[in-house]
Amino acid sequence: MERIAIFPGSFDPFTIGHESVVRRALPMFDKVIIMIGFNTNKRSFFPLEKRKGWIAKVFKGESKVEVRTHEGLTVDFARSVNANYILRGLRTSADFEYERAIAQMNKKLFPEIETVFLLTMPEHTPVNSSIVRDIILHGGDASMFIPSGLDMAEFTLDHE
Ligand code: COD
Repeated sequence: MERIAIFPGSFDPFTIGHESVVRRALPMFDKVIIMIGFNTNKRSFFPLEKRKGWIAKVFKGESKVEVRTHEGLTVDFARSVNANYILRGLRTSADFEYERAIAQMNKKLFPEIETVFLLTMPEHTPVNSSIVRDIILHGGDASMFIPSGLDMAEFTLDHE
């Protein structure tokens, strides 16, 4: 059976922390589908198409990675692509509490799914999309938190 994982997130924007989780997961799976979803508690900042384009650029040439968008339950997306794993990253104990609830609820909704957690690399622990957004919003240099190869000039402040 193919080992297909989805990596759901808002990725608003996709950071070096997210990139690291995907790259470290690649040896474990046959395919990793990055699912750009909608977090109802977060207002999106960068347009969906931009986020999708940036992620596609980061993994250009990496045949195991796909980028998709999805409006609705993560488990419904997982089912639709025959995924058996949900990949998530853990930075702090706050992440753990949040992630535990999501993973346990997802397991109830879709018992065949397993959530796999990767602990962040220590240097990525403080990297957080909302702080990166704030730096951009206030004209700071956020390039060290964004995957290399992306053009910071595209990280403009247009809203969706
Ligand atoms: N290092 C390691 N991991 C990191 C880092 C970092 N520096 N930064 C973020 N991560 C991890 C996060 O912990 C998370 O696991 C993942 O990367 C994505 O993070 P975000 O912030 O982009 O995404 P979220 O947590 O806002 O998730 C958004 C979803 C749309 C995936 C979520 O809200 C969802 O599943 N919504 C669909 C509705 C649904 O199914 N609800 C029921 C269960 S949630």
